[in-house]
This record gives sequence, structure tokens and C-alpha cells, in this order.
Amino acid sequence: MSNDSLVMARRLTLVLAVLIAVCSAAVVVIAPKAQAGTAAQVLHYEYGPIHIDAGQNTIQFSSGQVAKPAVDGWIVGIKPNILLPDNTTPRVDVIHLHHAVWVNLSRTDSTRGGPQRFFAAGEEKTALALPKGYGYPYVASDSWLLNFMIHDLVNQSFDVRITYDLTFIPKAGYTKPITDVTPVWMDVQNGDLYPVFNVYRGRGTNGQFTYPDQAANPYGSSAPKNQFTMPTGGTFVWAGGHLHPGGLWDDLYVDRGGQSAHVFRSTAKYFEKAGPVSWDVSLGVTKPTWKLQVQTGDVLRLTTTYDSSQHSWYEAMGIMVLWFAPNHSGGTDPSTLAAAKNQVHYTHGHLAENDNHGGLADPDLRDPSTLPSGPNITNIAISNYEYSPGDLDLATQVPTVQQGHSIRFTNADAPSSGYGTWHSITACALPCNLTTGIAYPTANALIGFDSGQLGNYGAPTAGHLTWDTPTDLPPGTYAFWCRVHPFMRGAFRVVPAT
Ligand SMILES: [Cu+2]
Repeated sequence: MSNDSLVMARRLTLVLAVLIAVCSAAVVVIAPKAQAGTAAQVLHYEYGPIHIDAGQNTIQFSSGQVAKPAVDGWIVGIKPNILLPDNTTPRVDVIHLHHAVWVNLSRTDSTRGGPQRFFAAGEEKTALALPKGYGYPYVASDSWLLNFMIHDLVNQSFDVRITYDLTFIPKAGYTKPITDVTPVWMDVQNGDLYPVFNVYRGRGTNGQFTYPDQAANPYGSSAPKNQFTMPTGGTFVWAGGHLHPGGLWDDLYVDRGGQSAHVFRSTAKYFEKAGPVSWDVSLGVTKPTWKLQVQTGDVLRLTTTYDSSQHSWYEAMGIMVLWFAPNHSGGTDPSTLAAAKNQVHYTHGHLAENDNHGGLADPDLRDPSTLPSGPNITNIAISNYEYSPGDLDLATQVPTVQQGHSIRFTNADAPSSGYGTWHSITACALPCNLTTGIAYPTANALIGFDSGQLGNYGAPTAGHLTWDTPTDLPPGTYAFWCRVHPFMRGAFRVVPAT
């Protein structure tokens, strides 16, 4: 193992141990009973309440058993959501489901080993609906785990529940034939606890950046994480993508004998009027007519493409979960599936939780480019969600630094090691002083910089509390925001050396 991967492995082990210990006990709220001998029924399950601290952005794991059907059967659909105590879905610009992964501890993950990941959701909230006649065999004694990251974007705590409506067929008394399918998890960073990469404004081709193809040395000395060699032939019957704001599509290829066939594109449909910049999006899933026949030794390969024309995207993801019937005949050979690869179905339209787009005039936030220069400084503290000095909230001047020098930011809202409130310093285009919403602010500065999440708690933190501004910034005013808490804004000014 390289030094880097050793450090990463240690960090991940530590974070797993700490998080499992820290995660508060949550209780089953609703556990309906499946009725035997009936056709598919929708069962509503919940996990929670989960107490989310103000400003929290932590990867957590469920404790205790996760609610699930009491009898054997087949899962044929899953619909995710997140709810507040009053049973409303929270606004995405206030608190949202960054991701949740449903894990079956009693099965083995086909592409990574270890516990089986069988469903995932982020704020794109794609619902699974397997084509008729296919089902995920469910055994009541299976043990499930939830891995979730709930992102609190404001300085206020919440109690939330993660909900999942299972479309379920009880086995007892069901006589129609069902073909068993198993999940195949494809991920451009497969195997990582926090499988992310960065997209930098202007990289790629024609304003689009495809990962990993256009990244420099994306996997270092390790094997490509975006590929999986089929251990057996069979038929894929469903596929759906996951990506983050800025993402345009996830592409699946089948490589066989030197030939590569593009077999599916999960295209993001943005309802967001500002373009591909927010969670106001739905991801395309395969239509029931899409059936992909593969052979032993075929290599599945996933890529993801982001819009890099106006923005940088930090901690981006590219995932596709597929459902596979091993040793099943039928379906179309990869080489002739091209015609169907772009035919997608969207499982939802615009969702009301994405109604606050932001980007309007905010009377409290000053345009830093119009403010006079303040004193030369060397340090900015981030404390209680404020950059000090330099916060744009009711600002009267902009702190300065001489060209060639740095300002050191220190996050005082997190301990030197352990759980805390994590902040970033992320460049945004001037004036960066409009109202906060799902589409504003963004990392849209021409000269981009990003500190990562200042904290020392394993993923997703940067592993340190301080960050220094680049020394090569030309004179000018630089606005920034916190990617974790987008209402936080600040600015500094680089002045010519005297
Ligand atoms: Cu913050």
C-alpha cells in the first residue's frame, strides 16, 4: 500500500469505529406486517428519529436492526424520503439527504466484497421499480444496516426520519414465477467509504468533464475503481444513476475482447432554472424494455460527466446501481443495445422541497467589491458560523493581504480532533452576496480555490483545521462561501506588495 492509501485506510478504520460508537440510538417507528398470499404491496418503513446537530455533515451508521418485512418474499420497488417531525419533507436548502445506502449484512457485495449495498438515495430521490417478473429475494432473518449522511446547512438542529416504501411480494402463497435479481453496484470511486472526486472549472472538453477518463492519474497505483469483471453471464434488467449537482449523466459501458459498447446513459433532467447547479433534478432510469445480456469476463465500466463550463464541483459522485439476473438468458447483446441506451424513464418531476432557489437581493450581505480596504491581516478565524474578520454580513470593509502572502483560516467550531462543525472556504464569483438557496451560491469563481471541510474526523473532513489562501493570487477582491453552510459568506482583498 502506498503511504497515502495507508493513511486513508487508517482514517477510514478510525472513522468507522468512532461513528458506530457515536451514532445515537434510533428506534423503529413503523413496521407494518406483510400479508401472505397477496400480490405486491407497499410497506412504509422509517428509521429514526435521528437527531441532527446544528450544521452537521457527518457520515453515520444505523444502530440496532433496521425496520424491514417480517416474512420472506421479494422486494420489487423502493422509494426513499426524509421527513421532519410534522411529516413534511424538509427544504433541500435547509437540511437534506446527502446520501443513504441500504446495506444487507447477510449478503456479499458483488463488486466490492463485504456487506451488500442494495439501494441508495441522495436528494435526487430516484425510486426503484424492477420490471415485472423480477424481484430481490428477501429473507426475513437478513440483517440490514443504513449508512447515511444528512447534511444540515443551517445553524439549527433537527430530528428527522429516513423513510423507505418497499414494494414487497410475500413468498407464502405466491405462485407466479419470479426471477431472482441481485444488485451490482458500480461507482467511479468504488470501495471508498466516501467515494468522491473534484471537478474543476474549465477542465475537460467543451465545458464538460468526464471522470475518470479526463482526470490525471485518478486511481494512482491501484486498479481502476470504475470497472467490474462479470464472474458469470446473465441479464441486467434495471439501472439508475446517482450524481451531484453539476452532474450531467452517468454512462455504462461493456468492454469485451477489445470492443467497447455504450449500453446505458442515466441522464440528469434538471428542473432548476439556473441550469445543472442544484438538487432540483431527476435521474433517468432504464425502461422495462431495457435488458442487457452479458457473458462471463465482460467488463462493466462506469464514467460520469459534469458541467465544468461555469463551476467547480467539489466532493462529486458518480454511481450506478444495476439489478442482475445471474445465468438468466434473454436480453440484448451489448453491441446491439446502442439504440436503447438513451431511452430513460424519470421516477419523479420537480419536488417541492426544491422551491427555494436563492440568488435574490439580500439586504444584510454587502457587495465586497464596493467596500473599502481594511487592515492587512494574517489570520481569519471561523467561529460560530462567522468568518472574522471578513464576513459579508453587515460588512463595512474588506480585510487585505499583500500579494505573495497568505491568510490562514482556522476553524474554531471544531476540536483539533473529533466531531465538530466543519466549514469550507470556497471561491465564488463576485458579488457572492445574494440570498441562499439550492442554486446559490456556487463555486463559480474564475480563479477557484477550496479548503475542503476543515475538521479532523476522517471523511468527509480535510483532516486539519487550517487552510492558507494561495500565494499566487493576483491583486483583486476574492469572495468565498462555506459549502457546508452556504449562508456563510466572506471576502478578502489581495493588494500589490509595497
Ligand atoms: Cu460552514
